[in-house]
Order: sequence, then structure tokens, then C-alpha cells
Amino acid sequence: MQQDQGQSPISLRKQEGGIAVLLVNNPPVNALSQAVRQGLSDAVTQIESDDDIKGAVLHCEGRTFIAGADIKELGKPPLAPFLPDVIAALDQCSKPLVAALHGTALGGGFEVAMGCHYRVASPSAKVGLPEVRLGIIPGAGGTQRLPRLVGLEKAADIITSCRQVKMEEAAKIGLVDAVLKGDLLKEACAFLESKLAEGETPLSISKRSVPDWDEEALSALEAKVKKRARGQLSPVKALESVHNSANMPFEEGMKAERAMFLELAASDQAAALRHSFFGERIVAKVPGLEDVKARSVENVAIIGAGTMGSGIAVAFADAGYQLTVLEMSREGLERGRDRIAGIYQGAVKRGKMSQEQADAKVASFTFTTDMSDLNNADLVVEAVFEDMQVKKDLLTNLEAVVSQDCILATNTSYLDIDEMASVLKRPDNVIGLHFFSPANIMKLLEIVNTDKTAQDVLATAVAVGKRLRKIAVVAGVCDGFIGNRIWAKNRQLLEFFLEDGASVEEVDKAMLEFGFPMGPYAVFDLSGLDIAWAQRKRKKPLMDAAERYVDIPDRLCEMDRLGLKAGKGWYRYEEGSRKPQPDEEVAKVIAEERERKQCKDLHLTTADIQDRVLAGMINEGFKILQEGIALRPVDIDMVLLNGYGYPVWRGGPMHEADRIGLDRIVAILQDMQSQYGKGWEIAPALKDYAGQGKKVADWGK
Ligand code: T1G
Repeated sequence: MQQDQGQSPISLRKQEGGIAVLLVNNPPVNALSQAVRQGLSDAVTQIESDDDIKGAVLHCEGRTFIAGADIKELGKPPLAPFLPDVIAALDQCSKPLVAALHGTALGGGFEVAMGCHYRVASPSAKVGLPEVRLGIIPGAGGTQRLPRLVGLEKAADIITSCRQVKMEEAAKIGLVDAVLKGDLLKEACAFLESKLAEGETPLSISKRSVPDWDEEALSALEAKVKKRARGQLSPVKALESVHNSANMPFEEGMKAERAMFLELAASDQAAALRHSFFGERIVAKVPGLEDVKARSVENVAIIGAGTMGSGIAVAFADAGYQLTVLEMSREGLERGRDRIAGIYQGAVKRGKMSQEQADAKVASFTFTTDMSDLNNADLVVEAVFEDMQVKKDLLTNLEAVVSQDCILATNTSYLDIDEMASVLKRPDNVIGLHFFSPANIMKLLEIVNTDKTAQDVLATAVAVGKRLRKIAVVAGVCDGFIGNRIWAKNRQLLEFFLEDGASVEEVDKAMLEFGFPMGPYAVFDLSGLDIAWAQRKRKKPLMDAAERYVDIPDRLCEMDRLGLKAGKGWYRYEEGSRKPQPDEEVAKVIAEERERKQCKDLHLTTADIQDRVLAGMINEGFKILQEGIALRPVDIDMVLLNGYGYPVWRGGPMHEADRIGLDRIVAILQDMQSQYGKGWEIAPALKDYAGQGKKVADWGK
């Protein structure tokens, strides 16, 4: 630490009246790198030893208070001084310390603030302990100090939900001592001055005891957290540590917290979750677009207000765009308006907005059946029926009314966008924006870049994705792009398992144990089996006759087993219940098909099923990379994590490939290829990588 000069990210400035300002300046988010920890530690020593200093305000430069530990340092051997020790020094400082919070005080940042005697904040600040999302627990006293500050139940809720607490709530529950309007630093100094004038002895949080708690509420929360964790260790461990705060003296609780933190920080799960954290940010950086200026987008039109179109419209409206919704008929438009109003009504019911706000939102849309009303649109997203000719005709008509540089986006999930754009005068204005249902909720957006898409159109789509707060992944044109292509292959595999001796329930159980939120067959039932049936009918004539084809799903559809909505599909459903029940009739169809095709029982175990699913995705992932459909392996992982329920604590198939080893993946695939034949060849790039002892992480290096 140096005073007001030099390289240290920390400076200490003495002001009149005995108040010192301890300033952190470590862009972009003031993360607690080793230099910051060292600087803080030195500063406390100086505050203690300098008789002129009566107290200090801890303040941060830039857009935010300390946003936590430096995530790049996690998983590596920690470097001294360790954060718990730095915070202990703050905690034990004999002079009052005030943390002045703005932006987001997260993780280690909020732990630092809890090491201070007082916390004040600007009204827009947010605080939280999101460590669980990184596969760890708060590791610098968060699980011990927060319960002492706000009680066990609140602490458990804040830590396991990873939510960011806004100031209204923070002030109410005592997370902060004051919310200050105006110049934060000036007001924080005034706050400290008043405390000094009152002559209050600061009582650090570590010296307080945990308030009484409601055992029943805590148990209910614990049960919920355990159920939701689905194999992720960090939330469960965090609860254990929070509980310790009530049963152990502070020092002992700290030791236990540190031990759990260090063990988790070195775990595969934490590595996977860090991969996901950085992956979300890497996908937003598209090589080649660094110097490309995005077009300006404010007026957005959505064509087709079905389930998908309505969700897309709400997603855009929520991000502040001006929306026009077009339907072909008055009736269609009325239904669309009702759907959109229904989405906002849901938000009112959940307490997310008031009725007035919902009404104002709906009133802000322009609803029309007249295409010429789209003449001022900067971006049009079509979400009409999945039919090439319908879309070609629509885009042709559209091109005639919109401006020269209006971007035309299609929400198709598998059609060839190059072909779609080929009928237009300006195919360079066309791009795919593939949303996932419900589009206003799901994080994933695939941006499909065609052969002809202009660079600035792509850059605009990336910027729009960011403003929509989506995880927007760029993909190339192929059947299914990244996600649906991998998923279609996986679906085939899930069907092979049935012919090869596994039951529907066994496959679902294996996938649940893998960490998916639902078994795939239960999901198929939920979404209905008819769309996939129609797709199979479309694709079957194009399939190589040598490829293995499982008839079981077609037979179920022919028996009107169309899923939950029909009361039967892969499972049967009692009247009014959504609980899947195994069905003899399905088992009989499977047995007949096995018999008819003379399938051998492969006696697949749960582990075999899981290995094959994973190896199948990795293989298709390599094919996608080889063909240039995905830019990088991490793009594939982000698609699966954010659109397909792939367990986030696994990091995605491409990340897992390196954990498991490509040799082993190839060995699994060799078995699969010999049993499944055509279409299951091992990707040449995967073979090469395995042969040369390379890792997925080496891709593109
Ligand atoms: N460490 C390292 N880099 C970080 C970082 C961090 N904690 N937070 C952000 N970055 C990088 C990010 O990769 C990006 O880099 C740039 O900063 C801007 O981020 C002991 C162990 C603060 C709300 O989990 O939630 O404390 O891509 O694009 O949208 O108990 O960043 O530009 O190269 O996200 O304005 C707990 C994580 C750590 C907070 C800002 N803290 N960060 O959002 O910008 S664990 C967190 C965020 C911990 C202790 C434990 C967000 C943000 P690049 P950005 P933003």
C-alpha cells in the first residue's frame, strides 16, 4: 500500500476531522486480487498506528464496490495474505470502519463490508453472497457473520439463493445501517463523523450472537435447497456452515467454513462452475467483430404472436425496446394480445409488477395486421409457422416495406436460413435469432450467422442479445444449429437404449441422477410427442436406409399417445395429475419392437447410459466444431447449460470431456459405433485430439 501514488490498487487519504478514506481501485470490478488484500491489510495497520486517524471509510472507485474474490485465482493455491485474515484485521480494528457500498458488493466484497463496523450504501447498490453459484461457499466469514447480522433463516436464504439484495430490503433487515442519497463518499464521511461524535464503541459482527430462529422455517428451507441442488454440493455445504454459526463459537465456525471452502474450491464442480461463469462472458466476444459498429435498434417488430412470438415480444419489451406485433388476421392478433397480456398477468400474480404497470406495458405495444406499419422497424423477428415457403414469402413481402438497413431475423429452429435468404434482394440483412420457450424467461439465444449475413448485422444481433440479458451464442447454419442438432442425436440414442434392453423409467432415472431437472421421456410427454413425430415424418425419407431407426415413438403416436395433454405418452397420467406413471402398454410396444428387430439386450447400467449420452454429445460437439458451426467448445457448453437443462455443475459436455479424458470418450464411442453403425462414426477431430494427447481446451490454440 502506498499513499496516493504508485501501483497499489489501494490508497489511504487522510481528511480533516480525523477521518481517513480507504480507496480501492482495481478495475473492472475491484476484485480482491492478492494486491488488493495486501493493500487492505497494510492500510488497517496504518489506521491503527496513526493517532491522527479516528476512523475510516472504505470506498471503491469505478462502477462498483468490491465484487468479490478474483475468480481467476480460485482453484489455485491461495496466496497470502488470506482474505479471512484481512477481514479479521478490519473486524478487530479499534477504530470505527464504515463500508460505503455502491454497484454490487458481492461475495468477498460483501464479506469485507461485514468485517467493517458499519455499512452504508447508495440507493441503487445491491449486496449478496453468490459463491454457491461458483461451486464454493462464502469463504471469508460470510456464513458466520451474515447469520449474526440478519438471523439464520435470512442468511440461509440469501446464501443459497445467490440473490442480490436491493437496498429497500437490505435496510429493513439490517444488512446496511443507512441508505444515503447524494454523493456517497461525502455522506459516508458525514455518517462516520456523527458516529464519532456520539462516541459509540463499535461492536464488530463477530462479537454478536446469532438471533433466535424458527426451526420449522429453517428445516423447510433446508429441504427445498437439498431437493433443488440435484447433485450440486455447494448449496448443501453452505447450509451446513450457516448452521454451524449457531452451534459453534465464532472462531471454530470460521475454521470449519475455511476447511469446507478450500475443499470445494479445489473440486471438479467448482472448476465446472467457473468455466460456466467465464463461458457466459466469452460467448459474448465474437472474434472478428472487435471493430465492427452495431446498427442502432429501438423499434422492433415481431411477426406471429403464438406462444413463441408472444414470449419474444415480451423479452424485447422488458429490455426497453419499442414493440410492434403483427398478425395476419384480426382474430390472430386478438389472441396474441391476450397471450401477451397473460404473460404480464402472470408477473402481477407473482408479485413482480403492479396491475397498473402490467396494463401500461400492454398498452405500450402497437398491434397491427398491416405490414406497412413495420416501415420504421430497425429489426423484425418472424416467429411464424415452420415452413420454408411460408417464411420465404413473408420475408419477400417484408423486404418491400422495411428500410434498407432493417435487420430481418427468423426464429426458425432448424430450417436452412441460407436458402430462406436466397430469395431476397438483401440477404446480408438476414440472421437467425433462435429463442427458447418461454422466450421471456429462458436465458439462451442462438444467433445464426448465414453465409451472407453482414458483419454489422451479426454485431447488432450480439448487442441486442446482451441488452436482452440473454446468453447469446453464435452458430452457423445446419439442421438444428448447435443445440437442437446435439439434442436430436441424443434423442436417437435415448431411443436405442429402449430397443437395447432399458426401460423408459431406467433411462429417465439415469438422466435424473446425471443431474438433469427431469427425465427426458417425462419432458417429451410434457412438450407433446406430435411435433417430433411430424419432424420424423419429414426426415425419414431423407435418411440413409442403413441408419438405425427406432419405430417405438411413431407407434406410440399412432396409438394417440401424444404425451401429457392426451393423458398418455411415454407414461400414463391419472386424470388431473402431471405425475408420470409407468405404463404396461408402452412396455409391451417396446417388447414387441425388440422381438421384431431381434435386438440384443445390452444390459446397460445407469453408468453406461450416462457415459453414452455424454460421449454422444461430445462426438457431435466435435463434428460441430470441425464444420465451424460453433466458434469454440465453450459455445457448445453454454448452449447445453442454458437451453437444455444440462447440469451447470458439470460445466457442459466439452468441459467434461477434458475431465474424463478423450481416450476414454473414444473407447466408449468405439463400442457405440460398433453397435449403432451408420451415423455414429467418431469425429475425425476427436480421434486426432485423443491420438495426440490433446485436450478440448486446446481447440483453436
Ligand atoms: N473475478 C474476476 N473477474 C471478474 C469478477 C471476479 N469476481 N467479476 C467480474 N469479473 C470480470 C468478468 O469476467 C468481465 O471480464 C469483467 O470483470 C466485467 O464483468 C472469498 C471466494 C460484478 C455483477 O461471483 O457477478 O468472493 O469479460 O461483464 O455485467 O467468499 O461481474 O471483461 O474480461 O460480468 O457489469 C464472488 C461475479 C466471487 C461476482 C458485474 N463474486 N461477478 O457485472 O460486468 S467468489 C461474484 C459478477 C468470492 C469469497 C469468495 C458481475 C458483476 P471481461 P461483467 P457486469
